[in-house]
Amino acid sequence: MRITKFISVLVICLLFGAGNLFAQGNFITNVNGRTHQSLNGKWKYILDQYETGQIGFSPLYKNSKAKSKSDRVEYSFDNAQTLWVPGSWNSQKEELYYYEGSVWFRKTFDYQPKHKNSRIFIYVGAANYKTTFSFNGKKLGVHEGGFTPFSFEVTDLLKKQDNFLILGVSNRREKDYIPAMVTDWYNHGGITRDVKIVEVPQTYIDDYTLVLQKESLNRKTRVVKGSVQLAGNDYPDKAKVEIKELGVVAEVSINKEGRGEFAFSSKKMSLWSPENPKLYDVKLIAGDDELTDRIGFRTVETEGKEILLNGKPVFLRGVSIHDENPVRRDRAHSMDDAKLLLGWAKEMGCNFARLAHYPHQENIVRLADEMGILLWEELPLYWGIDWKNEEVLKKAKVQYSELVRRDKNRAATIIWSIANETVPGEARNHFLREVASQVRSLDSTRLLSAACKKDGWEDGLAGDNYKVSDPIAEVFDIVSFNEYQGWYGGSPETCRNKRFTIEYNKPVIISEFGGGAIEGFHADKETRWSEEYQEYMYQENLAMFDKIEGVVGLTPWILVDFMTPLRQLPNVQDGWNRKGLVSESGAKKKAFYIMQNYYKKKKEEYK
Ligand code: GCB
Repeated sequence: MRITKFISVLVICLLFGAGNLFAQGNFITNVNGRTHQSLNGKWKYILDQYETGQIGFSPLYKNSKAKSKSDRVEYSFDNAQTLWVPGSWNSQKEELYYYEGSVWFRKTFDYQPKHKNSRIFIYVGAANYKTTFSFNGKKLGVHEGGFTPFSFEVTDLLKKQDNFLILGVSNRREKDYIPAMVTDWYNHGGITRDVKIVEVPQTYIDDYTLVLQKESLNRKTRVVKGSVQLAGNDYPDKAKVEIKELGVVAEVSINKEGRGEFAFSSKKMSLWSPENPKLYDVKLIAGDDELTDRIGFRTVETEGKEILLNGKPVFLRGVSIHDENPVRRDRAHSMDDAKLLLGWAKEMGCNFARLAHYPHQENIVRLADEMGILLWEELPLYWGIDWKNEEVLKKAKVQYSELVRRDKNRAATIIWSIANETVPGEARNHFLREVASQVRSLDSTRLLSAACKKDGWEDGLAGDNYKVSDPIAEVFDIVSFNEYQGWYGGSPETCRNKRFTIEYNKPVIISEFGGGAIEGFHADKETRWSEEYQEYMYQENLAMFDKIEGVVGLTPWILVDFMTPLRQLPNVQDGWNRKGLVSESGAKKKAFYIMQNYYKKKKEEYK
């Protein structure tokens, strides 16, 4: 009897409780430019392996406590253990290393708003993969997607003392998720990026874009156009955009929908580039709201087989990076983590990085802006996506709109890459075309690409004359492909026989190449896993790429060894993909210096 009752409550909750409150898309942006306070630190947690935490008479988000000695409450956050936020649970507790499922996190706090009459939001930089968000016992919604931010308004629920924020986070893998069931990276679960309380006025600046106009590039006076979108219900007639250093004050007329467009010009504007990563403090003012951002101005376009940055051909001396700090064995989440990764890239001579295979933390994008490292940003449309499923397509569009919303004012980001190693076919082509046109409609100022492969790679029928003619590349600005000659196919010297035909008159990026080596293992160049083999393979690959017409960028796979359950060869991989040019302890392998020398040469060539 009791079991029947439990099951009927479960069914009712699943039908009516969980699915009604999806909140995607419109999170508060630029949180560091607004009044905010961190909620990082120790959070209490309860494991929920069978994902029943939302059902029954006392769901976990209620934070119930026994009030009398006869009361029955079968959980307690008060007596629970803690995990550090941000951080993946797998990296913090040995017993959670392989855990995939749900964990409920609770943070209690007091909060006195810093301004009168504010609206209060709670912002989560990312939680992997699906998050049920509740505040002071009320469920406010669900966010899906492990790498993009979300926020919920809590103004009416906030108290001066004893607030409790409870997030239920599940990193379960499912066929209709993005990514889907199998990835070559670790499925770090939990609240992996910063959590913050953010205060804004009743009517606030929700979104803004500033774009340097290409037509003004070669004129003395450079022109920037942009727009501002307000949120709230009492819009001022005017807003303002100021750049003190340039003496710019632009007025923005706000329409009934809270939107306004503006333009300004400047004779003194210095263009952003890797050699001169100049950022300006931009202040936006609308009614009671005022925020600042640091923004660089540059243009990017293609012409035939060239990529032009500020009108000049550029060679993208890149490297692929995962958003992981190998020393802490955790997702990267801080500016220090970003400095570690981009520091190595810079030392290698990079002016470009591919942030693979999903949106990385915002800190690394902002740091790239400061350091002058161009970026390729990417969505996890990776192996095994359910292309025929319209719901998955909707999710992809949402994840992209979140990424573009977060990073569209970053000068560093020049390429949106919409997928990695996907097999051509009607359903895939349709899906990716849809995503591509959505991304273009969100942002027409950046270049589009995806990491494709040569024809016939899936059934090994490629022969010696390689062709890259993936039909999806038709809709891109850049043809990019991953190529593992010398590692997954043939020995390194087979690179010498390979010829490539690229079917498009577009710039080409080799978005991956490489192979594994154990740092400190030395042998002859025929011995797999030795640094010498990897070094030799890099030499042969670079010589092969030099012969391909239109190659204007490389992002070898990968900057640092990274955690992955796919790689279990004992004493060699032990749960790590060893293709790093740097080991997980930070030691550089021999191939690192091959890239460094190659990039030195390329830098000279493109001076
Ligand atoms: C690839 C994938 C990347 C893998 C890499 C490898 O083609 O895009 O995610 O980690 O190969 O190491 O095999």
